[in-house]
Amino acid sequence: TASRVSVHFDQSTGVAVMYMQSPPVNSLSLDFLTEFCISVEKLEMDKGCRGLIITSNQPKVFSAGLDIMEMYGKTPERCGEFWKAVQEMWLKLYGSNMVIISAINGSSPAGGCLMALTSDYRIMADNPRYNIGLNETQLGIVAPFWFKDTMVNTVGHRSAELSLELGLLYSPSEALKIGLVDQLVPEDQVLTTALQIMTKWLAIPDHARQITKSTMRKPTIDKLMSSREADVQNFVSFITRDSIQKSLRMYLEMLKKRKA
Ligand code: CO8
Repeated sequence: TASRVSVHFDQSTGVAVMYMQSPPVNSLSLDFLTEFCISVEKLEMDKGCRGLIITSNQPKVFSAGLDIMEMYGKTPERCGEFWKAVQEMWLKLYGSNMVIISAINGSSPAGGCLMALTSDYRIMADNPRYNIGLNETQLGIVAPFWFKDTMVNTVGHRSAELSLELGLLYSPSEALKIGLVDQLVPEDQVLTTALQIMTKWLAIPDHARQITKSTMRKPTIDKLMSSREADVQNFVSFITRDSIQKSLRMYLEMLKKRKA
């Protein structure tokens, strides 16, 4: 099967660019997450790699978030396996020693937003047709505590409360205003800007930056690390409920209708 992520590592700069290329919308399936995590792990272990830029090769979309088909009509065992992979992605990215910059060149709802939130810096295309946010409640599902924590750590408590309860999807300019993204640039400059910003970040001595990053994020990471199994159980029992399955079905139908 075709590779779902493509990594371009420049040894001379120590910067890797990772393109997500899982058609049509880079949804985070179990297969995608597995491949993604292996790629991140490889870069993390490569002492020569100091910076990672994550972007999309698909038009109009950074990532559509968790693959809804992985949560619909699946066995509890399979749901558990899927959820462990979602945890793994978050732990690897949020706890990375590399500088990670998201070059958000398209929409980034739910799990896509979570992925971007794990970065050290977010640059988004200034295209009002794109949006970003944790819209879980709109699907009738609840963003887990560590999604919430990551959001609070980024935009603060009040903006996180509003955005999570209402499941808000923000336009780029709204996202910039609440600090959900750090910078907007024209669509064709997202990647070049990410490379420029990366140079600034890499001018800081690694050890000092890494320890500082860890100090900022460790309490949030430890919280999930100490309750991973319970979090899996919680997800599985929630997502397999009839009422939740019904909500997901209605949301899927809405997605199809909207298209027609
Ligand atoms: N999963 C699976 N399939 C998807 C997803 C997805 N997340 N998103 C889109 N698709 C499918 C569409 O159904 C469509 O399929 P088909 O071609 O068969 O009709 C195809 O991808 C293309 O989609 P669109 O035509 O909608 O493409 P657009 O370019 O018009 O729009 C968007 C792209 C903006 C990404 C749009 O598809 C969209 O809004 N998708 C839904 C995104 C979303 O709401 N994701 C939420 C997932 S839940 C999550 O990530 C966190 C859950 C936390 C779990 C908590 C439980 C306890």
